[in-house]
Amino acid sequence: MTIPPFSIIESTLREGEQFVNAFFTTEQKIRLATLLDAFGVEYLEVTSPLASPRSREDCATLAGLGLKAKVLTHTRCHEDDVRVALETGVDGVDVVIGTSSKLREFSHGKSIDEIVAIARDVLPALVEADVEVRFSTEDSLRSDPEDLFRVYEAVAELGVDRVGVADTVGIGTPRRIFDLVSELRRRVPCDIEFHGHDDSGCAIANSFAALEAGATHIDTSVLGIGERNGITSLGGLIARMVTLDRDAVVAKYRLNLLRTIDETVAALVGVDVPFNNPITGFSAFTHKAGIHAKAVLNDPSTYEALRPEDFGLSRYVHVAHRLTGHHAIRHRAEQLGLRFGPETLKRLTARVKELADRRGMTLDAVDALLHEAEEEERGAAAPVDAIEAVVESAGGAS
Ligand code: HCA
Ligand code: CU
Repeated sequence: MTIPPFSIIESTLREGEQFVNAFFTTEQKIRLATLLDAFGVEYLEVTSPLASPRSREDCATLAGLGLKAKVLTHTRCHEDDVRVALETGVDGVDVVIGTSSKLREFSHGKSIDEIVAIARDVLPALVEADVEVRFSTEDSLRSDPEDLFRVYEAVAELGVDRVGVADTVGIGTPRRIFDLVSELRRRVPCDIEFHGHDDSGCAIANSFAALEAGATHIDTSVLGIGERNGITSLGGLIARMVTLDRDAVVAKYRLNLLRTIDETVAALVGVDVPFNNPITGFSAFTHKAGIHAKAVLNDPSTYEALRPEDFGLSRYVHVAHRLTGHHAIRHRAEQLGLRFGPETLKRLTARVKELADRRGMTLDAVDALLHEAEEEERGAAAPVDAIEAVVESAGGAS
């Protein structure tokens, strides 16, 4: 399948800064921006210069780094805010205003007519400045669609480059996002951005549904960090797209930086990369059951939609457990430079299963068993006690 052209708006330095543990120093922001730029994201979105004096200085610093990625900042739809944003030298300004009844009632208190009027007051100055202008409606999914389209059509007429759909509380489903973005695609000629929170686990799927419906830009953050449990993760979106059109994505981004990027952000915000994270989770390329291991050793694509080598990673076939099979054991023996005939391999596999059944097993214990078997085959007596000792001391489930 060929995928629609898309751009990533990497928002670790904006949405990601809203993650509970996040505090990035200027030096750390520069390091992250440089890494993400080297990875090849098309845009970096950074915290509003209105947030704090340091945020303002950092925004200008990041805008002045001379990166290939365009640097955007994020502001309310307010004349003073966009003026300050422009003073930082950013390449674009992402303006946002809430359109849902909740935000209109409990946040800014404005009606849809007032929102359109504010947009008409604020946006022309931005459109005239030589920057990219995006206008998005916060909490789009809980807004009346007709209200949304009125606002989007009005700002499109003002000449914004992009309108944004924001699933602010993570309630969207792929079908809803597809329908909403499809209708928006019919109504406005400009680019369309999607920003999806992951409260109900659909952020990646919703982002892809938005692309299928004609969106052009997707917001991400590294590991998905952001408000609450965050948004579409950079690695998750990449995994989604690679499974659909590997060659296009491999050509577009430096995928072997993903692990460093995920690990850098994890360390900066004091979390582990989740074990089941797409691509960089520690078990993302491990295979366990004997049937899987056999097929993967014959042809990895049997059970891999992604190729670890595309990301500078390698697969791991787990052998030290009771679900193992003789193909996996032979593979492990070969890694150790040992070769056994089929009968010995079957016997060794049975022995691993038997030992693993007792109390779990470690790779060390399997390796000891294989080495002992090799010595035995060469005529030396097998010191079974030594194997049992390794199994005992290693203990625990592997
Ligand atoms: C916020 C809200 C936001 C904005 C998204 C956007 C959201 O934290 O200001 O600008 O499109 O989720 O609605 O992140
Ligand atoms: Cu958000």
